Amino acid sequence: MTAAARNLGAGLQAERHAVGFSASELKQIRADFPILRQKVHGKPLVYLDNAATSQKPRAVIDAIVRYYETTNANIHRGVHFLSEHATEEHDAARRTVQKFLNARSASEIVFVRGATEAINLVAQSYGRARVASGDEVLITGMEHHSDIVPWQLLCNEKGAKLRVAPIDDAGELVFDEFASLLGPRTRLVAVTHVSNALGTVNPVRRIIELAHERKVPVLVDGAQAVPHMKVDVQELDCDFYAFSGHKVYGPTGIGVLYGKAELLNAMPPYQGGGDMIASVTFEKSTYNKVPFKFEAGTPDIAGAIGLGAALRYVSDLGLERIGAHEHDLLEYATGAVSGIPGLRIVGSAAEKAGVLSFIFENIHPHDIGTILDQEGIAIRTGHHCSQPVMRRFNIPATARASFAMYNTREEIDELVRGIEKVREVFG
Ligand code: C6P
Repeated sequence: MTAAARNLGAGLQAERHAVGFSASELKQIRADFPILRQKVHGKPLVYLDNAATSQKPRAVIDAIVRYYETTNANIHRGVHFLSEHATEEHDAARRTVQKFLNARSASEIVFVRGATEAINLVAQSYGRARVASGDEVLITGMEHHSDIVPWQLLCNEKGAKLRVAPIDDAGELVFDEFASLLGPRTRLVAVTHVSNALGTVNPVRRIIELAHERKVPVLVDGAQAVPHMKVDVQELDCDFYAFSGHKVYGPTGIGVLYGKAELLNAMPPYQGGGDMIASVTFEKSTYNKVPFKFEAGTPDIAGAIGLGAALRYVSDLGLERIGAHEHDLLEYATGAVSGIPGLRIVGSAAEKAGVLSFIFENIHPHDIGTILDQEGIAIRTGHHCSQPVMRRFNIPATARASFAMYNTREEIDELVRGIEKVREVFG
């Protein structure tokens, strides 16, 4: 083969590596993330812990710095220039989220600290008003603790029952069982869109359709979905949708609860304080309109603006292309690790997002994570705040590599080399 043909071959290979993005686009995307240039333990950083939190592009970092350098003031409170300007930027961020989720109105977007707070808000406000003794809340066996414990607290307080639809050996929801658990006492279904521990993509459209046939509202925990796929809350027809900014390339400390206007309007406030009221006397308070009714106190203004920048960044690249790129990475990684003796993948659903959980019979996941760290490779090990999932598979923990738009096949090759090192160390 001539050198030119070899080059052409390498070029084609590079293009094929970047389904969703061309090699040059991927290079440009990586250049947008300053942290990726770092070395860790003298090795180039290979960041594969994106399900825990993703890295931040320059556009997000700049938006936050710009806000503090030029605009910082409290919102809704001042008549002065900066306060009005900060309020406008915060409102604009809410409209960006509205557009991102295709919500009918910006008033359906409540800013919260993250998915965890969004779910707690629904449990404490909607749940406490609507769930009574003997009622049921239905979740699935693959929920994150954030979509279990708030419902347990509610059920314990109300004398209600938490029902759990099982998952099978592949990590998929057993849909028939889910359907049979959806009974006359079910007051709410809460289900993850994508499992953080297994990568399973749940059939949320089907779940919502069935629940609505029985007049049961549905909350979707979208923490692991919004970074990887286009979410349209009107098309899904979900009643609530929760996500965290920091997993979708935005800052920590900011997240979103989407709620249908008629539900949010009817719900009592979650927390009391400034900004959520219309009037206050010692005898009685009246409340602000939604979404402000649920946003007591000074919000994370810079966080909302940073989140707006993050959502514009992913929308400009296109979630379909991001999803296609990550799907390619997942398939490549699944194929690459499948050949490693003793390695078992946990979670083999037909529909998966970019999460690869795995174990070895005789090597603890923490040891895998520690050795990979020495190679500059960041993965997460443990139960991933999904202890019931670990129990379902009869394991204490997994090692989890999770992919983002900026990861490459070469990084997965590094992961495989790292895992081979782990095997060498443990004989
Ligand atoms: N999962 C992980 O490494 P917060 O902490 O509020 O931003 O997100 C909570 C949450 C809710 N639902 C799902 C499906 C999640 O994956 C998470 C966060 C991280 O898997 C941290 S435990």
